[in-house]
Amino acid sequence: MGEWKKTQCNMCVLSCGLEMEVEDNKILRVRPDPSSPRSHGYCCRKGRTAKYYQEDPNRLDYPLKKVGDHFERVTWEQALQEIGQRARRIVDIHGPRSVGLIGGTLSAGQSDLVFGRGLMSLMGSQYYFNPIGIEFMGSWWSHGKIFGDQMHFLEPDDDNCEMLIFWGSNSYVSGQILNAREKIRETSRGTERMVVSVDPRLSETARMADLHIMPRMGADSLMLRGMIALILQKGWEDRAYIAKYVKDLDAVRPWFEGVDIGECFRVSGVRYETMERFCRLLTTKKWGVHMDLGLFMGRHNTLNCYLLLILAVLCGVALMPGGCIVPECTILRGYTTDENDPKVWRTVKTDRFPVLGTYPESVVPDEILNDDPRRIRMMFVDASNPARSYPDTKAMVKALSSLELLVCIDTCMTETARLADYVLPAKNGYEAYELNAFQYNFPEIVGHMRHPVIEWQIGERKEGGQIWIELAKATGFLPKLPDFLYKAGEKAARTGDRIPYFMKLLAYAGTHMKYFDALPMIVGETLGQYMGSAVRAVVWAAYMTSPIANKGMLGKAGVPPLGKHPALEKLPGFAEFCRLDAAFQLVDDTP
Ligand SMILES: Nc1nc2c(c(=O)[nH]1)N[C@H]1C(S)=C(S)[C@@H](COP(=O)(O)OP(=O)(O)OC[C@H]3O[C@@H](n4cnc5c(=O)[nH]c(N)nc54)[C@H](O)[C@@H]3O)O[C@H]1N2
Ligand SMILES: Nc1nc2c(c(=O)[nH]1)N[C@H]1C(S)=C(S)[C@@H](COP(=O)(O)OP(=O)(O)OC[C@H]3O[C@@H](n4cnc5c(=O)[nH]c(N)nc54)[C@H](O)[C@@H]3O)O[C@H]1N2
Ligand code: SF4
Ligand SMILES: [Mo]
Repeated sequence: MGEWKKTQCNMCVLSCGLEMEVEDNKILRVRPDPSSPRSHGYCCRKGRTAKYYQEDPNRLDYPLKKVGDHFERVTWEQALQEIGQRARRIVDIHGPRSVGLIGGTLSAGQSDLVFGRGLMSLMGSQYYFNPIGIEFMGSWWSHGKIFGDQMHFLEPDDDNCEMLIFWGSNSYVSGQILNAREKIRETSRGTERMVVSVDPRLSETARMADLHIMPRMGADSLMLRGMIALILQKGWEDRAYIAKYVKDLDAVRPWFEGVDIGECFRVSGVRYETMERFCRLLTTKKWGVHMDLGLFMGRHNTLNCYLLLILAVLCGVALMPGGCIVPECTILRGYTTDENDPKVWRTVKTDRFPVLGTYPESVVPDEILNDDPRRIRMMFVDASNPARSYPDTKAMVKALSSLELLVCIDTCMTETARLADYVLPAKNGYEAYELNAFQYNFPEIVGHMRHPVIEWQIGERKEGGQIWIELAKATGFLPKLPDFLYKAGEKAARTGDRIPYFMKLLAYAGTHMKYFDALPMIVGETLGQYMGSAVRAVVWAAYMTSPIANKGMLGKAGVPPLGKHPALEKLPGFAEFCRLDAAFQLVDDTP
């Protein structure tokens, strides 16, 4: 009999609560955690098979170096020193555009990227490529344009909407909304509520749906244009909502005038009568939509999202309870990027800009395989397997193979790792602290940090955040940090009172603005080592800068400030910091 420990599933963004029975460093059994405020006892097959993720025969235990056509085990010291020297040389000679980072989409390895981006910023590089970039770029960009914020995007208020729509999504199989199977089954079973699937294919979700709209593949934007034109022509739009919340509709209206609606539907492969009925439902019922790969990865992916958001606005369901809501997060996932800001880099060959700080990785091969002196010559890959998962994998393999330096941080020997010059073994989220930046609960906000459930050291695996700090030191890009920060960090960890450290950190940050993006790394170094984990310290920092700050939520949730800071608690902004600190403590205390 082992000990049952609580954690979360690492396998998709929903991060369902799990309980693991662990004995002698091994996961014996896994079951869903009924006490999880996120998933309430739900989990899918992937969660239950976490044992095989933990014990995969391809797991990495030691740093490896490519020598000729094979790998040799090397010490951490050697790997770091050699990577550090080579990376430094490349940046010194060719400048910051010569280096990029690829990584991180799923809930595994999330925290690594916070540190990885820290090193990129210390090197002066803006190149952060991410598979999520491909899926979400069009959506994030559209949300930025229409609602003013790229980070917060619409999701269905799935418990309360009358019509739950899956557009280009096979959620019954892929998850992507909490407790997907239960929710889809329950919603389609009742007579009050309905499930709609918009999918060219009779997917598992479409089979469960009350209404299945089957456009021709890639025709969504044309179909949406016809739908919006039809709604405006009939005058079915929600005028009260529009009068109250919407501006500049007149700038948009002409796009939908003089549209041959019948032709839009005919080319899209859908029947006029069906679409008329669908549009009537959309304008008389409260609906929420979950969009996914069918729109995001499809043809006209940005236009798809843009038009669907306009539809949600015209129907009066955008940002409305019972319609499409924006789940709040305790952790900031990024900042809106203004692509017109001249300080924001465009890629050299493909002239692409980032959205939410993320460049589309589909351009990576073009940015490596060229003769321009500003081309990318060195890549760090962490928690991602681009040689397999990116578009045009042949071009990606060719590009990664031709780099001057490729460093791969992973838990496993992947297709990408096999191409690398150095492979560094990471602990996963069951062996180390791990943050979860994806949070889809509504209206509750559930923050979570995974605690290691396997506490023994296996091989020479290291926490991802720690690897990045050591890389930053080895390259010489981590600035010398003042003693007072280390001292304050040590004291904070020892006494549990982190506010004095926070004040010192603010003072340091205020005079070192150029290190702003590297602050997580600085916290990992000066506080993390005393808290036993760089990631744990960064989760604390993430709470201190949480987007829920100053919205009154912590007060409503009854989170009292931690410790005694009478002077601070009188200052409105600082009282909130004390509550945020307390919220972190709650998360830290309750795995
Ligand atoms: N088991 C498992 N689960 C996963 C993952 C995994 O790897 N394995 N990955 C996770 C991740 S990262 C993601 S992003 C999600 C993806 O989750 P989903 O987006 O639900 O994944 P897909 O199965 O690709 O479903 C896309 C649907 O879009 C439809 N489609 C294709 N073309 C079009 C089109 O032109 N228009 C419309 N309207 N629909 C179209 C397809 O028929 C398909 O049913 O899954 C997550 N869950
Ligand atoms: N043909 C095709 N291509 C696709 C898609 C598709 O539907 N079809 N879907 C696309 C989508 S939606 C996505 S999201 C991407 C996903 O593409 P990627 O982001 O490349 O995701 P994975 O292939 O799952 O790679 C995740 C890597 O993280 C490693 N890993 C796991 N746990 C940890 C950890 O704790 N720490 C570290 N450092 N590493 C860890 C795994 O070993 C694995 O190598 O693929 C995209 N590519
Ligand atoms: S739905 Fe996602 S988080 Fe939940 S158990 Fe399945 S894979 Fe894990
Ligand atoms: Mo994805």
